[in-house]
Amino acid sequence: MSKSTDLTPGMTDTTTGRIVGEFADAATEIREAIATERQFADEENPSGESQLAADLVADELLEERLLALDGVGSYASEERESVTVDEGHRHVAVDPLDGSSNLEPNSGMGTIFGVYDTQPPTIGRNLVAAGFVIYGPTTSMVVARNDRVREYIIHDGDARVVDDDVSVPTDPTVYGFGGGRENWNDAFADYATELQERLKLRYGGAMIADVSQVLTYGGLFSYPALEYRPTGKLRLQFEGQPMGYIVEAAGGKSSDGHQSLLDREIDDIHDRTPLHLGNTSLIERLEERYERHE
Ligand code: P6P
Repeated sequence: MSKSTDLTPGMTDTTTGRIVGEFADAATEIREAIATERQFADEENPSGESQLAADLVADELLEERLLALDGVGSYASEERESVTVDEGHRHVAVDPLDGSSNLEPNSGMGTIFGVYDTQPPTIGRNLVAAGFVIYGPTTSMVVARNDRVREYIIHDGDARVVDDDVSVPTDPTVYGFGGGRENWNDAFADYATELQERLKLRYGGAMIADVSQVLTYGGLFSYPALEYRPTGKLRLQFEGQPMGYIVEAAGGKSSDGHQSLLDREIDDIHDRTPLHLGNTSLIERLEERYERHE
């Protein structure tokens, strides 16, 4: 299979370009694992979630490929307790298979990655690039770098640009809210009611697919703070930061309810965060609601 060319033209740092190309090249193998490694593994991941064999296959092949690149100094994964450290000036944090509970119903699943200039745990402002792959009707990859977002279709080992400047549409159309209304606090519940009257529901259980809807149609994806779980469900290092970086580079905003996800402090690579991604106008109104309810 031909190696993907540097997927982010104009990238001054070839190590980051090669890292991005490695995710494009690994996509075919990971898609294969989704089709064949469908059984549950014996372990749970550090977040206490059951693991599929496909989660472990994706994690192992990504670690091997990425640490084989010159310049990659560490590999952090949602599937691993601790960071694998090597020598290099670029650091990768990965959710190898986001939405693996969607494997059985054959719904959207994907890989999320962040490329940092500092070893995790680290804040999102230290990202130099981020991206996600969706193993959907076709395999697509979205990459953010230098305030620009590009979308590719990955087919026959090549990555073809299908959108050279992805940006969140001005008029919001869709919403996807996780966690269950019965668990939302009043600030979010009130705002959700208002948006549910205006927008169309798009929630599929894998944030990469739901956020891809927001990038395509405009709107809001939220997995908010819950009454019984004030830091929400999603992981700040592996989901919030890279997806926040992408949405902000596409002209939208990210928030934990009060600040950009890229500014939220982090102590452990498995820290969770309330997460809101979408149109700037919707995020700003949501933050006002939270402020008013405090
Ligand atoms: P729930 C997938 O497991 C994930 O981490 C995100 O990709 C997704 O948005 C969320 O959890 C789904 O959570 O509680 O709706 O199953």
